Amino acid sequence: MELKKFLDYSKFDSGLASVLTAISQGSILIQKKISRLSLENLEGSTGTKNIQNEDVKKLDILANNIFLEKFKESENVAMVGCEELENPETFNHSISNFLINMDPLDGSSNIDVGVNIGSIFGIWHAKENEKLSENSLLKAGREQIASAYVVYGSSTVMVIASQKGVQCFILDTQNNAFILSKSNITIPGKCKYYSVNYGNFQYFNTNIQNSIAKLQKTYSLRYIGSLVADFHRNLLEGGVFLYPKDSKNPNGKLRLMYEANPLSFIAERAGGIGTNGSNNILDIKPKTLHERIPLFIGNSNVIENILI
Ligand code: P6P
Repeated sequence: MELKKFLDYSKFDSGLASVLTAISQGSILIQKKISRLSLENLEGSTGTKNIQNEDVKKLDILANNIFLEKFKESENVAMVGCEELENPETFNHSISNFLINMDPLDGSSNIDVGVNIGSIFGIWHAKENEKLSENSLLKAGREQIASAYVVYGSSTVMVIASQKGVQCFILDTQNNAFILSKSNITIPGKCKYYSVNYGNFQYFNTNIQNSIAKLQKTYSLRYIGSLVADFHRNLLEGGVFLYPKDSKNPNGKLRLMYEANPLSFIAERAGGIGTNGSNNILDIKPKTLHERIPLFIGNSNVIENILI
């Protein structure tokens, strides 16, 4: 079943359906660019830094612009917060009431080497008659209406979580359409993998080092370096992903609004959990658009036993 038909059949709110359709349309364009990367001179950096002081890749900007254009065309999106933009993008549509926080291209260090990368979206509703400002984007993760991510790779998949559960769609590149491939996804009860960057081990506190040593005794290590790809494998196979704080990054590296919140929303809908090591990510009151947060996400029974 094609995504469009699924959204109709499952009686998704028409506004939300238009936002999810915009994400799918943007992802199809980005997948084509990724498959022709060096042929279209899209490898490498722009030579600039973003608000995170990170090197901005050409594909980061292209993905950002493609999704902003698709959200504008949907006429249902009022405002977009984005990793690549210091300030939110706003659209002046009379009826638009969806608020998006997005990481348009996650895993930038993997773009030029053919490793899985992705896009991540958190979707909130503006409150009735809410006067929109940047603070409108700072809603708790639990208030999300839906969230979604795309993984570009050997196949390109889009995963959506909403009150109707978690579904996965695979891109049929011959017909340029996402086709339902998995319904009612739940994370397997048995955890198989753990994901952490061992290069940071010396910077973790003793509790985290001991927790990782325990994981090492039981599970297999898998670490791609693209959050969305590590998360997707762990969601389907059972696993936990850890990006703890350390002496270099006292608040962790990953961003609350457009990485931790959307994926924790999906994890929880699939029977897992996302925490910062002590609190459920979805219950954290955001302070700023680009704030960083430690992230422990995946099988609840494993995450809840990690001491930080
Ligand atoms: P490190 C990619 O830049 C990213 O934001 C996530 O996708 C990924 O999980 C993490 O950073 C990797 O960070 O420090 O292990 O290279």
